[in-house]
Amino acid sequence: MTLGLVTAGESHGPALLAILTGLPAGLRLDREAIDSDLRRRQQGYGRSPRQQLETDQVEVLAGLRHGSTLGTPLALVVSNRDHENWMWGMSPWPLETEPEGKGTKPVTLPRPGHADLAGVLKYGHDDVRNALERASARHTAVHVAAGAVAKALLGELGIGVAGHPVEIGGATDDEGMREATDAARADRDTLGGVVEVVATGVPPGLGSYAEKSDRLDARLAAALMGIQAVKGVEIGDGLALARVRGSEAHDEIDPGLVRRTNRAGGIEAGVSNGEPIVVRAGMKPLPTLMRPLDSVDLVTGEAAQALVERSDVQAVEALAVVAECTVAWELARAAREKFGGDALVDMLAAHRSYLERISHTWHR
Ligand code: EPS
Repeated sequence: MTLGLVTAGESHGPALLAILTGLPAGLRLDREAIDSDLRRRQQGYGRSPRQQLETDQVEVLAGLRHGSTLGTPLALVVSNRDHENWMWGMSPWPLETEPEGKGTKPVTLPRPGHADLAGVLKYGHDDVRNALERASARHTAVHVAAGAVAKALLGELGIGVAGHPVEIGGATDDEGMREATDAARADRDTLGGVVEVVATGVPPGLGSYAEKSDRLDARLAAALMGIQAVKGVEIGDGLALARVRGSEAHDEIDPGLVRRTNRAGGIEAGVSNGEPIVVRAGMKPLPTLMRPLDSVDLVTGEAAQALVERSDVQAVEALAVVAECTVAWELARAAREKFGGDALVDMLAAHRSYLERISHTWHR
C-alpha cells in the first residue's frame, strides 16, 4: 500500500490537476485547510503581480463524499484565473479566430537557468513557451493541495510538519530578508534562499535501509530536488557532518531513546529514528530577470538578450510552503507503506499497535 500522485497542467492553461491514489477511506478533509495552504503559498514578499490575479482554491472532482475520502482516487483541480488572458495563446485546440491576448507570438529567447533551452532541444519545440509552461513553478500549487491532504492524514497519526524560510539572498533575519528583496527589485535582479522543514511526532521506523530507493532521506531529497529552482538539500547537519569527527557527529542515545542532539535530522540509515525530522532545501535565484542575461535567438542563431516576462523577485516563502507539503507527502507515503489499511481506522489500529510494541523504549 502506497500513495501515488500524478499531476497535469500548464502555468497559463485552464487549470492544474492532481490525482492522488492510495488514500485510506474515511479520512476527513477540510476544504478551508487546503485553501489556507494554497493562500500561504501565494503570499510572501517579492512575489510577482501574477499572485494578485490568482486566488487559488481547490475543487474536488472525485474520491470524496461529504468531506470523507472514499478510498478511491482523489481528483483535485486548481484553476488558473490568468487563463482568461491566454484563451487564444494557450487554447488546447486550434482556433479559427484572430490571435488575441497573451502568448500569441512564439518565444525564441531562452532564459539561462529556466527549462527554455533544454526543453525545446529535448522535445523538438519551436516555441520556448511549449517548454516553459509546464516547467513553471505555478505547478507547485497543486503539489501544495496534495500536501495539504497528506497533512490531514499525518495529523491523524499525531505528526505535524512545518516549513519556514531561514535565509533569503544571504540574509537570515526578517528585516534583512526584506531589505535584500527590495535591493534586488531595485536592481531588476532576483534572489534565492534556504528553507527548513521540521516534522514532529514521526515514529521510528518510517523508510528502510533495505534498498537505496526505500531510504527515507533519499526519498525526501529526491522529492525536494524535484521542486523548481531547488539546487541542494540537507538532512540534519548535512554537509557540515563531513567536516567533524565521529565523536562530534552522532547523536548519543539516552534511556527512553531520547537523543542529546539531533545532528542526523531524525533519520539514520534511511529510517526515521523518532527524533524530529529536519531538512533544508536551497533554491537558486529565479531565472527570469528584468535585466536579462545574455542568450541566443533560436531563429537567427545570433546573440540576443533572454526573454523578459513578469516574474517574482524571490519566492523563498512560497518554497517553504511547497517544501513543507512535499515533505508531508513523502512522510504520508512512508506511513501508508508501514501501516497500510483500506480504512483509516485500520491504519490507526496498526499505528497504535506498533507504538505499543515499541513503547518500552520509545516515548513520544
Ligand atoms: C514562474 C513565472 C511566473 C511566476 C510563476 C512561476 O509566472 P508568470 O509568468 O505567470 O508571472 O509568477 O509562479 C506562479 C504563477 C505561482 O502561482 O507560483 C516560472 O517561470 O516558474
